[in-house]
This record gives sequence, structure tokens and C-alpha cells, in this order.
Amino acid sequence: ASYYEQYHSLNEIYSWMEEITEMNADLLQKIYIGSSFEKRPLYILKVQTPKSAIWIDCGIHAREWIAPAFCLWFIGHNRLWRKSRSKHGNNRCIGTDMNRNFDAGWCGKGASHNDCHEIYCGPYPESEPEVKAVAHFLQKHKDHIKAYITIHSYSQMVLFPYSYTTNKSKDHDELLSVANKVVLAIRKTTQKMYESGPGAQTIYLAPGGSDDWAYDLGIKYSFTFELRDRGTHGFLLPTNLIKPTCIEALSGIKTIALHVINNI
Ligand code: 0X9
Ligand code: ZN
Repeated sequence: ASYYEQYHSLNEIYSWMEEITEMNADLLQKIYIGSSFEKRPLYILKVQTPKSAIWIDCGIHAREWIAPAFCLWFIGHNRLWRKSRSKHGNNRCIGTDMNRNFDAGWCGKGASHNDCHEIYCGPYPESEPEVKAVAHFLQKHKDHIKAYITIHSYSQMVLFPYSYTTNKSKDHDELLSVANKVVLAIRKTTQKMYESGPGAQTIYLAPGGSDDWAYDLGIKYSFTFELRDRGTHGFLLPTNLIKPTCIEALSGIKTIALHVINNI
């Protein structure tokens, strides 16, 4: 049974409140509103809303255990899910960050062994069937595959290895020049500004990523695209921005393809 299919002590619920707000800082706020007769703190969890709000409380009557269980369950739903959906051993939380699960500097700095974290690396490299399948396919066809491109969002960046170390890759200069060409092509297409650079320097250290793994496998032209936007809408990019975003991404891909054709 998942965490939400069990009843929890007050102390467990306090820890859960702390963790869930920490992990969803953009959505949830824990607000202290007073304390009980026995001097226990009373917290509300505020789900970010524009103006109007709905108040939900659970457990005004102590013996009605299902009531607080519902409140936990209600907050537990997350439409901005990042990870896979796997369950490993006695893990408390679901899912592994599949971009921390590849066998490239696996679970070093920038990943977490805590299964409840968004950047959980999994119990071992390629523990996720999805990751294993991609790795297996790339492995099998590596001599044919000249470029590896993985599309993410958001932050408008064109990244290349490495992300598991701040050391430069041996193809650094060439990859930088290709990434810069991509940035230029995008700017010409939609006037949008993208940033280019090796992952570790440009966003953060993040080991176990597919781009680094593909690169170390021998696929030199390995890139991560972080599409729009830069935080205004974040992951909730409005539908009217799908088309221009795709058009600029395509111009970037064409740039890479042309470079690859001319350099193999
Ligand atoms: O952290 C990530 O996996 C990527 N950013 S995202 O916001 N889309 O989650 C960046 C991936 C860069 N490459 C590697 N870390 N290997
Ligand atoms: Zn991503």
C-alpha cells in the first residue's frame, strides 16, 4: 500500500507536510495558524491560487481517521510529475528521475539517493525499464546513430556534455560551435534567445543523464534542448506557444543535421 493508503501519526504527518512543501515549493506553502490546546502547531497547506480560495479541513473529530487521510491524499496529487512511475523495494516514494538513471557518473553530485526527491537516481544505473530500453537500443545501433538529441523544457538552452563533471569533453570546442550555430538559427527563426554551453556549467551538475551517456558511448553530437520558456509559464506553456516553439526547435535540429552531414 502506498503512503497515502495508510493512516499516519501526527508526527508522521508533520514530517510529510514539511517534505511535500519542500519538494513543491512553487505550489505549496505551509502556514502556521496557531496551536492546539496541547500546544501542537496547527499548519495549513496553501495550494497556490490566483485570488479566491477553497478551505478544506480534515479531522475536526479525532476518531474519524479517514478524514485526515483524505487531506493527505488530496495534496498528494501532482500534475507536474517529473519521474518514472516505478516502485523499488521498500521505497516510500514512487519514481526515479530517468535523467539521473543512465550509467554516466551515476548518482554523483547533482543527483539524490533519496527516493522521495525529484532527482532520485534510482537504486542502481538503468534500474528503470525505460532507461534500459533506450540505452540498449542506442548501444545496438551506435555505429549508425551520428547524433543524439533529447528535448526537455524549460529555460531556452542548448546543452552538450558534460553534465556529470565540470571537466571539458574532448570535443568541447566543436560542440560549442555547433550549439552556437543552433542558437543563431533559433534567433533568426523566431527572435528567441537561447543560451548554449556544457550542462554542468550552464545549468548545474547533473549526473546520470542520457546526453552524457550517449556521448561516452561514442555518439559525439549529443545535445539537450531546453525549450521555452524562461519561467513565465514554466512547465505550463500555453498552447498558442506550441507552434513557434516547435518551429524554432526544428531550425535547431536542422542546424545539427547539416553539421553532422558535413562532418562525417
Ligand atoms: O536536470 C535535467 O535533467 C535537465 N533539466 S530539466 O529542467 N529539463 O530537468 C538538464 C539535463 C542536462 N543534461 C544532463 N544532466 N545530463
Ligand atoms: Zn527535463
